[in-house]
Amino acid sequence: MNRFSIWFAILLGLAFALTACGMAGPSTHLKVDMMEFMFNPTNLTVPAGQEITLELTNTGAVVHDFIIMKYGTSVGDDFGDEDVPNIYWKAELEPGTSATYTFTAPSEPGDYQVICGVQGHYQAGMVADLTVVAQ
Ligand SMILES: [Cu+2]
Repeated sequence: MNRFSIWFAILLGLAFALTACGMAGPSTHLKVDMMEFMFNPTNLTVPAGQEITLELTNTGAVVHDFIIMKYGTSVGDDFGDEDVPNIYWKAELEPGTSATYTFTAPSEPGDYQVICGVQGHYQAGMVADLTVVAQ
């Protein structure tokens, strides 16, 4: 191998490593932990209109929701009855449990608010961002 081939092999390896880590762009497989009072990670990116697999784990001590709000809507001061019609998709998980869900990503590219709808949790900062990117 000459010097160029070695560098090329290193760059190729790096490209594969980045792709494997999912750092390059949207994913159809999300893993999210919920606890008091946060989501981890807080930035999620999915491709528009695709079927998404979501592995949720509630590592907290109380029940938590994973609620995606509809495009262009967001929760005001706290999540309430007036926000229910604006829910795009919702899952609820008991403490100390995990579950895998599937849902269809919104077809409209843009930023979506993810929140926990349990009373007071949104106000406590239990919010995340879902970015939907065009295919
Ligand atoms: Cu919560």
